[in-house]
Amino acid sequence: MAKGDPGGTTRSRRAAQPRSRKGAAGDPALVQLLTPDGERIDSATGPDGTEYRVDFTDEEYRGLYRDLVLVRKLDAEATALQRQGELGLWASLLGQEAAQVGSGRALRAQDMAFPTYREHGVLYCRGIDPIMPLGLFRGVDQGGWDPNEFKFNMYTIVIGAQTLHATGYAMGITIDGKTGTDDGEAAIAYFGDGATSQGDVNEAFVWASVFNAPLVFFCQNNQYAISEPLERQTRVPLYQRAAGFGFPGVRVDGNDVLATYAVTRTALDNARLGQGPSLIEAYTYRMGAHTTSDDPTRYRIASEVEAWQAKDPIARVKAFLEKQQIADADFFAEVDEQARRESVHLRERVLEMPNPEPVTMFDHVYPNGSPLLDEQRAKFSRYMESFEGSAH
Ligand SMILES: Cc1ncc(C[n+]2csc(CCOP(=O)(O)OP(=O)(O)O)c2C)c(N)n1
Ligand SMILES: [Mg+2]
Repeated sequence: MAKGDPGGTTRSRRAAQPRSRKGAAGDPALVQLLTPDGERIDSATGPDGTEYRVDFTDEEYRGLYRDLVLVRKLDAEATALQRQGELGLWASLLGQEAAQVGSGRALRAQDMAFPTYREHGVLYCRGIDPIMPLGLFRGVDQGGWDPNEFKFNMYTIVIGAQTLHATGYAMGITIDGKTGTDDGEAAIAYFGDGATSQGDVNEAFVWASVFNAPLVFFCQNNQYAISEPLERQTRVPLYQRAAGFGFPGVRVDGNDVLATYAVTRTALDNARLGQGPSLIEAYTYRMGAHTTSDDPTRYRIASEVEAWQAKDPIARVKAFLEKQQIADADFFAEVDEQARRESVHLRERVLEMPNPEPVTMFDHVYPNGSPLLDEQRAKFSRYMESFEGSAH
């Protein structure tokens, strides 16, 4: 979809169904703008009375669909590469495409994102070459992108740690005087449902709140922390945690790319205007395994997965595009072909990735090196040299 301000300022070419309701059926707290059947809801109201709506052009709707299909296909290719021994590990985003594309497209160029290890869809929206995380999971580099250039920090494996980094960064935005206007800056921290049990995340909530940091806490509640289900993390809906820390919280249908976009855009705008942090709970489901090292059939039943398949984030956009005649069969075929082409290209480039010299692992530990590191490098080099001429 077009860069700039998609959905924000443009008027819809095609009227959405004139329907407004409070939340989605079955869950009065869930902000939803597109039902699993592809029906548009004109506006939805959050728990604090905020009204959410989007106004996309047909081209922008098609752009969102393209994003969703591409990130799913590239993710599937990465999973296949891991299965064939080309990656050490892969953390799939399957099922979470809408949460990631919706929030990723809501970011403005100046906003800074702090991901976990699963945010390949947000990475894609930030304009980073999708090959980058594959180098990390192949073990040939540390990720490879420049966080400052793309405003997307490095992946973080330590659960919840990035929420503290994001809080510090957001406090810095305020200190630099970059909030308070329409084009101010904001930050967003991604984390999972399991991460909400971490001390780091709760400390980040406290600091962000008392320092009024321009930060959006974006929790993808995919219902599991590896094998631990949500009921082992919390006895209250996660978005309600925010109240205890003194900032607003909202639960959005994380399988609805439109609602996720609307809620994230509003939260970021509030932050950039100087209104402080907020928590978004994107209610979604991890359709695949936690990582390629996990077997989810050991801890969840098939009927649960099937129930979530009916809420698929891509199928509902496709149904909407078809019903509203925004896209035709040629368009869907062209998107599929692009996805196929890009995934083949991804595969070819992964297979060509050179193995780095082991000693290069010392290269980027500190920007200006350190005497201790120099010593370790020298020792390691001598150790590697000791193998020269041997068969092992
Ligand atoms: C501090 C810390 N503790 C434990 C782990 C091991 N670990 C890796 S992923 C994970 C579960 C995280 O679940 P959640 O926050 O829901 O994110 P998801 O993987 O579901 O996206 C755990 C416990 C870790 N990486 N870091
Ligand atoms: Mg989780």
